[in-house]
Amino acid sequence: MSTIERVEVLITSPGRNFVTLRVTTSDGVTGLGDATLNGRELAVASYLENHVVPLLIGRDPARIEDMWQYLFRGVYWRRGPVTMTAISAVDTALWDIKGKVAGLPVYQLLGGRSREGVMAYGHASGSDVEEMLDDVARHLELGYKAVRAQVAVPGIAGTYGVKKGGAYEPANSALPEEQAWSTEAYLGFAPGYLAATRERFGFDFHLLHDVHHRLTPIEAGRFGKDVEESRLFWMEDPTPADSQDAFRLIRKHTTTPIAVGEVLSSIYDVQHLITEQLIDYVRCTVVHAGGITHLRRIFDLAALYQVRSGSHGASDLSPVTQAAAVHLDTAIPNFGVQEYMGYPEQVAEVFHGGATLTDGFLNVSDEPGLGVTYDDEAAARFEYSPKYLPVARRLDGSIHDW
Ligand code: CS2
Ligand code: MG
Repeated sequence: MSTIERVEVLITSPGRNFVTLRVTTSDGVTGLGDATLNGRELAVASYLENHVVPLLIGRDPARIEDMWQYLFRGVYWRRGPVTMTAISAVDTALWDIKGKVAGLPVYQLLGGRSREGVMAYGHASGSDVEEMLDDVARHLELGYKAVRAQVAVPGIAGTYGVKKGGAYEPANSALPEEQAWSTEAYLGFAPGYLAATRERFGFDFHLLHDVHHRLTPIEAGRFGKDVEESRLFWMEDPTPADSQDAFRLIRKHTTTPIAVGEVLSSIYDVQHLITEQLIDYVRCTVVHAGGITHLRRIFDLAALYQVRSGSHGASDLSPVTQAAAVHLDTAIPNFGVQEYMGYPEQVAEVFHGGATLTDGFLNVSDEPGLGVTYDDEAAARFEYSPKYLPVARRLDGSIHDW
């Protein structure tokens, strides 16, 4: 029997921080798993190094489900983003190994191809409406069929989702940047620019918008109602999902579709959202929601309730996650859309292969496993330095959800 012989926790920062787990078997097969939790990278690295790696050595890499149960139930302290990210890394690496051993791409192990390509949505943004509209035009020219639109709220410094320079990178400082927030200013402004986007470009593409947990349920109900004529593909994270019940109130007021899940890490976090049909898209990801094994379980539950997938795919999720996500997206029946932000240029020096974008659709190659390799020499050139996500304060100085 082949056993797990070596497990390495690799940290690098090619334009942004990434933690990667590399598992090597006694037969010399290696598998990669992403273990990046933005702004909390070393917590996961330490959890893996001190509490998970010693448990893996000598075990059978083929027993993916058993390993998942062992790491989830065996920890006693259940769930939570640090634990679930660590489990994800192990799970993803074992799927990569299984694919290589079988000589098959991971999507084949998941049941094979259900679609020819995975529709991606890109990020259009601007410091004002004109800039955002130009960015939407650029995305449509590039072939995107789905575009997310975000504009800086006038008078409010540092709105989430808006690029500074070339790329959007919210984890940008050694200590958290403090950004301002005004719900009134946002609600008075955002519906107008979404309408302006439809006015200029029509309805022949999918338009998305991220509320980023900023509204109360009744405010979100009003927002959803105000944007109904813009026919959004979804409004994302209209309110924090700490209370799944809160979404009932939003549903009473609007038919704008709802997407939730990027900060959630287990099936229990989305159980009622799904089974009560309080959302339309579940946005959990491979890296933060327990790997391919657990995300498949979430998507299968969602399929029973006509909820589709819409995995988080920001640039703080490594190319290993993106590849794993596209393998899963390719295979599941209830795929919706896949977020795709792209990466800083240097990322391709460290991670080779992975998902590729053509005419708005992502695909993975037929290489065995996930199809991503890690370049140790390149990785060594990019040293880790801590970077935090911002925090938000209302205009009176009190903390708001970022
Ligand atoms: C965002 C993310 O992609 C999204 O929808 O909400 O950019 C999010 O802010 C980051 O992933 C946080 O690390
Ligand atoms: Mg989001």
